[in-house]
Amino acid sequence: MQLYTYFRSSASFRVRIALNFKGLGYEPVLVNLPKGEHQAEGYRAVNVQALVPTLVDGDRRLVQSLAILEYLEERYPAPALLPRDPFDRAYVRALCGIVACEIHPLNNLRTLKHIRRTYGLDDAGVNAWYRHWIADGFAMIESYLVSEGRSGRYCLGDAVTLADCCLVPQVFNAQRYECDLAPYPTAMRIFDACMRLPAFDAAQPSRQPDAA
Ligand SMILES: N[C@@H](CCC(=O)N[C@@H](CS)C(=O)NCC(=O)O)C(=O)O
Repeated sequence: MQLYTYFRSSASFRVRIALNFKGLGYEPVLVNLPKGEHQAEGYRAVNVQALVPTLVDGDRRLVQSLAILEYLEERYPAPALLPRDPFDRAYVRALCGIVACEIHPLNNLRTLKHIRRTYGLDDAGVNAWYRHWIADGFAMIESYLVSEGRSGRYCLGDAVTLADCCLVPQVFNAQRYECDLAPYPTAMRIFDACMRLPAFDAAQPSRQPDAA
């Protein structure tokens, strides 16, 4: 397999964790987002959305990290990243949805570039936007984890799931922007537990070949 990835891309990070967890080897193909390599014709021929990640599995090309995660789970089911029970699966997917739908689109590179350019925001303005949506989204995650009472060592009991694959990269991003994560103790406890696992540790930005 090949994974088109950028070390700081949290959507790529989700997939790197799942590949590591399932013991699936892959060749990283590095796409430098700040240099705009994802916009170049060569990469657009790989991914018409001009976003990372893209996973190539033999002659199959897959885009959108959540679709890739679900593909990996169905194609390479062991070890599992989704529980068997449909209710629990919906809970895991709901947590993935909070990260991937409620937080990430508001804070990704092109959104931040757009608000900076269009509304004349400086670094402080962009950071305030970023932190607002982190606080909004992490409050959703924390209250959901607490109100459902289904977390254990990880988001769902003591087994790693796709929810953990989505949560951890978003925490990294939030830390990079120096967001205050103290109000989310359950999420942070799970983050700490995940980061003790080799699959998560090896997937983190600083361990990638393109880490600055
Ligand atoms: N929903 C997409 C999001 C992909 C995405 O936004 N990737 C970011 C990096 S994390 C990217 O390529 N950004 C380039 C840009 O915003 O121009 C997914 O989950 O794969």
